[in-house]
Amino acid sequence: MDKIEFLKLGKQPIANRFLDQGDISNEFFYDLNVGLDKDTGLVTQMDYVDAPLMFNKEYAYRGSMSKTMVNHFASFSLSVAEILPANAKILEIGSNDGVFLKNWNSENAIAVEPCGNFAKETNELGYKTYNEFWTKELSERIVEEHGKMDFIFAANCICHIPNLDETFSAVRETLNDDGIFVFEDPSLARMLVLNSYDQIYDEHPHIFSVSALKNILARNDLNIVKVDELTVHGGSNRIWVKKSTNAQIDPSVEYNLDLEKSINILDLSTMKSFADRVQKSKEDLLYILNMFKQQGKKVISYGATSKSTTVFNYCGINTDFIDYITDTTPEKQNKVSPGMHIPIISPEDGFNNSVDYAYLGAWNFSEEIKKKESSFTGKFITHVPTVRLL
Ligand code: DWN
Repeated sequence: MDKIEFLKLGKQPIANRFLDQGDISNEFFYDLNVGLDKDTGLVTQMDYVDAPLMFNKEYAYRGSMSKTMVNHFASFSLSVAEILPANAKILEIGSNDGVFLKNWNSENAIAVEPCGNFAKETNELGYKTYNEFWTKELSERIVEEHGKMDFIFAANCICHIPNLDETFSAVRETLNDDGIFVFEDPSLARMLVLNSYDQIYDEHPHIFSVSALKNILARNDLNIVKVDELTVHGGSNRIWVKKSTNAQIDPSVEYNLDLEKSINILDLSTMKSFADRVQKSKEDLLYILNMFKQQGKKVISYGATSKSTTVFNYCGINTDFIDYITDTTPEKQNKVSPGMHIPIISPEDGFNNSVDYAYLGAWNFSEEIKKKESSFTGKFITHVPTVRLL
């Protein structure tokens, strides 16, 4: 790839590696620099972190920790089941803790999941789960063992894979001629509008525009036939793909390509002005956190997210500013956050009305959280789309 760098997010740790105090001294850091691929317009990191450093048997992120996501995959599964043949063969790439898979019959649905802890869980639930990374070699083995698939799904997974050409060509070879491939990932257009630069961390080597994806899919003989704009994860696109060149194309494809053209999504100048806004967001966030510190306020963070790893390490936000983070995920509790080493505790132990301000690490679930925490007398802080109190 011929990339031009436009954004530097500083030294960053592994975003989902929550540490015991004893592991702090040998923590891995890398330079998080982001660029634009001249050939395809793909927004992508300048260098990629080795996948096994991020995705392994200690992976901490559980998709099922949010009701929003559980409901999201349940309703999507219902609507897909209506358009698939009975007993359609389903493959999920990147099945995490089974939050999508559990909506399907284990006789027809198989999965690929490189994180050993989660592959074990879904295998135990009866879903054949290959505990491997998605590669051409694995896809050939799957076709040999199960035949070709009617539906291949990947949520918040394809943008995690550096080599998109191998990924897409392997999907193509695994899909039936009239099969459907659907994947959903954060949308570059939404990231630009929301200034949500925290969508970028080690696990997200790319942030997708429909325009760049069209270019990369086309050179792998795949066509985008529909785009659904989703609100989840701070604004995602669900991309529907088919092999057939005469498949019917939904107007949503042209609509999204036009929309992206109108904001010059493939241009370096667009990315450079985004980089300026990212710098401003950092200054504004540090300004209010410094102010609360001087006022002696109690400030915590809500949700130990990958996104907040980027924000805290880019801005240098540590325990001088944030007392602790609360998170519902058992695997994250009683550990410290990556890089800045802020303690993480359960909401039962740490979220109460002694807190003056709670930074929303999980701003993408702000509606769910505000509803759940309606008796909170303090205020939430967000940096999306600008630094402000909610
Ligand atoms: O692609 C990815 C996305 C989908 O998920 C990953 N590579 C990793 C992960 O990113 P994230 O950590 O930024 O995701 P979330 O879904 O924003 O994380 C929410 C976190 O907040 C979870 O650790 C659970 C926690 N949480 C909480 O403590 N209370 C969430 C809710 C809704 C709550 O009420």
